[in-house]
Amino acid sequence: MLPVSVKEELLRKIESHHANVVVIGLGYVGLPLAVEKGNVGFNVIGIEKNEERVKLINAGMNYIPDVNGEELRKLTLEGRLSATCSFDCLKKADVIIMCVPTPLTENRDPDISQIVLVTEQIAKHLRSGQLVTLESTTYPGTTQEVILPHLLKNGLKVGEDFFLAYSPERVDPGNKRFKTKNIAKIVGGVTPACLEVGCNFYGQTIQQVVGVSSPAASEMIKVFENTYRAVNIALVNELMFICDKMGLDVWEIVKAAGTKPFGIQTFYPGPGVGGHCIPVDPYYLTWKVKEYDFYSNLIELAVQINIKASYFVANKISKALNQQKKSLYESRVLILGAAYKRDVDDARESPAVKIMSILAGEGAKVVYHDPYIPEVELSRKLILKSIDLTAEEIARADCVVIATDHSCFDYELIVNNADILVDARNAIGDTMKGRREIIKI
Ligand code: SAJ
Repeated sequence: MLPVSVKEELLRKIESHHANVVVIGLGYVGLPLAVEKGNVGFNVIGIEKNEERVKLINAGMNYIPDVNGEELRKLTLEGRLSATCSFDCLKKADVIIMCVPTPLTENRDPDISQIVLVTEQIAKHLRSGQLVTLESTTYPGTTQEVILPHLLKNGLKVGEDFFLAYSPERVDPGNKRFKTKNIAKIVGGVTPACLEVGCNFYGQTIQQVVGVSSPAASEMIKVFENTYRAVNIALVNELMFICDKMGLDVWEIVKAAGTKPFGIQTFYPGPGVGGHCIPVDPYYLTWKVKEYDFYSNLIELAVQINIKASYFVANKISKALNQQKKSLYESRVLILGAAYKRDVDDARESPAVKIMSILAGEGAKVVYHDPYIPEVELSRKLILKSIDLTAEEIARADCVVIATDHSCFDYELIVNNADILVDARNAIGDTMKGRREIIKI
């Protein structure tokens, strides 16, 4: 009887769901993935640097809105999901998944320091029979050029002793329809065996797995997806600037253009793009291509236009006050919504916060209300706390701005009590037209 190969042995553990899975990073990507894997029987340990989060998980408590709290509690009670700050559990892991943040540095360059730090820990514990995958969004080449060399230092052979793949996360925070298990999963392996093992593992819980030719292809697919969104949002934001000049309603234009049943996808203008992906990922691509003596004019321009949208809205606010013979300086401006998009509790790169900073920089007295975001830091010296949304506070403001159109806002109360109302999200639309001069961007 031929000895079972390392790959066959690992596939057997994966297919029987007896493999030990370690997820590094229990954020909006890692925790849903950990719960999905635990739900089908894998034993999952999460490595998380935030000690508070570790305590919450081990107490069976959820902190990610997209995760089913009851499922998480059940898994921790059954001992199939636990969390730790230590990397020691890596030696027993059969599958290791990296889901760590990939932000930008101060001067907008890719920051993959967390990927490197975690890779070094994996390299310390690497043994024969392990699958390592990276899910964090990064520039094409990261897996092959950064991760692989660290892991090869052990003398183990990739594709024979251990397996390495890149499989981008595609979580859409707050999306009720598409969850981890029903979003197609792209997988790119360093070798054919890596691809086979990677596809097999993800296929245990995800309905559709799409194998591609390399990790770089898989990395490029992800940055392309988000750059596609950034460029198309920039297009409608520039359309917003044009319609403003021509006295046309950009919302009417994009909505009616969307009635064409083919050849167009509807994007909406707004105060800019926020979150940890759309304003960030295009920089990963434009930074990497410089290595090939290429400069991406379209993508760089799109990023600039999306930034300009925040200044466009701030200017609208200033003009609205001006029309009432009020200066922006010392005017009280109430910003509704600080999160980067509707119904999420995340303010990273939020355009609403950017607008607050611009207005505060011009001397306005800025206050905000957001039930999801208790406080925002505009600068080291200026930290704002969310105020209650009352008729008095709305009436007290010289200008009220809908910067993030949360579903929970009482728009009737807002329209009936705001003196000047600037709607940066078309939240009011035509529902309460005529009640009051609503300045749509
Ligand atoms: N935005 C617009 N106009 C639009 C769409 C979005 O101004 O037509 C703004 C939003 O208000 C927000 C920003 O752009 O400030 C980003 O919105 P988003 O929903 O595209 O971004 P994320 O980061 O919440 O989620 C995206 C995913 N979204 C969708 O596909 C709908 C997806 O691109 C990725 O799976 C995810 O980023 C990620 O993690 O990469």
